[in-house]
Amino acid sequence: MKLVIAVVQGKDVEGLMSALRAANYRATQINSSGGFLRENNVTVMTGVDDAQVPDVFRLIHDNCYTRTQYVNPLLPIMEPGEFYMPNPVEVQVGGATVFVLPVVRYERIMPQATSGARAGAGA
Ligand code: 2BA
Repeated sequence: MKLVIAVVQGKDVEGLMSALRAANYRATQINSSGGFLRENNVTVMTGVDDAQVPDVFRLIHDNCYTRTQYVNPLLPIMEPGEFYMPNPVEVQVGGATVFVLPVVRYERIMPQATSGARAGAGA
C-alpha cells in the first residue's frame, strides 16, 4: 500500500476530490500553505493499493492545472536616499506536487459503541 500526498491549488481541490470519490478512493484534505508564496493551498492524502497509484496520478494530472503567479521580491538593503522599484517575478505554480510514501500499516479502527457510550452516559 502507498500513501499519495498531493499539494494542490485551492481552485483545483473540488474537482480532484470529486474525481477521487467517483473512482471510489478514500481521501483527506488538509488546508496548508506554501513556504515560498505563503498562500493557501490544499494537501490531499489518499491511501491506495500499489497498483492504483498510476490511476491516482492520472486523476491528479486531469484535475490540477499550472497557473502563473507574480511575487514581489524582497527589498534589498538600501542606502538612505536610494530608490528601488520592485519588479514582480513570475512563477509557475502546480498542477501538483506529489509524494508517494510506503505504508507500513493501515487500519480502520471501528469498535461498536456500547449502549451507555452511545447515550453519552457513564459520568
Ligand atoms: P510554495 O512554496 O508557495 O511555492 C509556490 C511556487 O513558487 C512553486 O510552485 C514554485 O514555482 C515557486 N518556488 C517555490 N520555491 C521556490 C524557490 N526557492 N525559488 C524559486 N521559486 C520557488 P510548485 O513547485 O508547483 O509548488 C507548489 C507548492 O507545493 C509549494 O508552494 C509548496 O506548498 C508545495 N511544495 C513544492 N515542493 C515541495 C517540497 N519539495 N516539499 C514540500 N512541499 C512542496
